[in-house]
Amino acid sequence: MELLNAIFGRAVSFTANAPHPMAPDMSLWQRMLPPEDISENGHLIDWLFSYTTYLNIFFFTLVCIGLFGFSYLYWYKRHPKAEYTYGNKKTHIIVATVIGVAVFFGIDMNITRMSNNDFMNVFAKWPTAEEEVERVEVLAQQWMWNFRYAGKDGVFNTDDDVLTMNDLRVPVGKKVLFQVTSKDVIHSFFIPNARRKVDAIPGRITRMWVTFTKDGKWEIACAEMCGTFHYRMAAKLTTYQPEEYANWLAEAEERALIENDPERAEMYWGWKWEY
Ligand SMILES: [Cu+2]
Repeated sequence: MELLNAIFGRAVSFTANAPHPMAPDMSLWQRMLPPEDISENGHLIDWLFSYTTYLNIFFFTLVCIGLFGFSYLYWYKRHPKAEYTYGNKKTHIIVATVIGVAVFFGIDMNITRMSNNDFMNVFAKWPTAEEEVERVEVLAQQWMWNFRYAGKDGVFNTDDDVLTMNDLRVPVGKKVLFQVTSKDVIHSFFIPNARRKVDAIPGRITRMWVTFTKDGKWEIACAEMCGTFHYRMAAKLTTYQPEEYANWLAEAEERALIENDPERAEMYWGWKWEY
């Protein structure tokens, strides 16, 4: 401790277990866990994440046992005469190839297969034009999030759109489809509680859909280093039960009719929604 204090020139203390400024009531262990999953399909991502983590821990342990085990078995006092092997005997080559190929197909390609299945069977199942979904346009900019709802006429980029800033509200139990773009640099629209994110790219519209399962207040972050105040690029996410959502939307639509100034050119940053 004295040494550390000397190195850093000030009193050093280990604060791993001290209350976290953002989450004072959470233990260190709780802070290391992913945030609560509030989406229908977040568990698929969590499962892959746990699977790769535990597999890594298993093989890491195996490698450590081998490394330290053989170091112990063959250290110079037990084994004074070194023996050289170049690994070029036929059996060496066969064993190394078989292990390599088995790991590649058994583990790497297996993880690829599972994530590809999730993607094709779930995340890439885009809602069709007929399907009833909630639609939101998202415009990222340095350093905030703009959201747009179609408003009473159901058409985007018109006078009656509902516009919010850093404040996204969605219903639970229904697909919410986002179309996302950026005004300036690349950002990434990230909803940690749903395990989903999509890049916001200037000049291009990307999309993402989520079905939320739990109402409450959550956070949205930018997951792409986008400049000086990247860290401030957060938005509130409120998930409502369908009824409450309908109430909020109806009220917001009424307000939009009064508050929107159709003469303001900046209001029309949206686009015509196309599938
Ligand atoms: Cu950003």
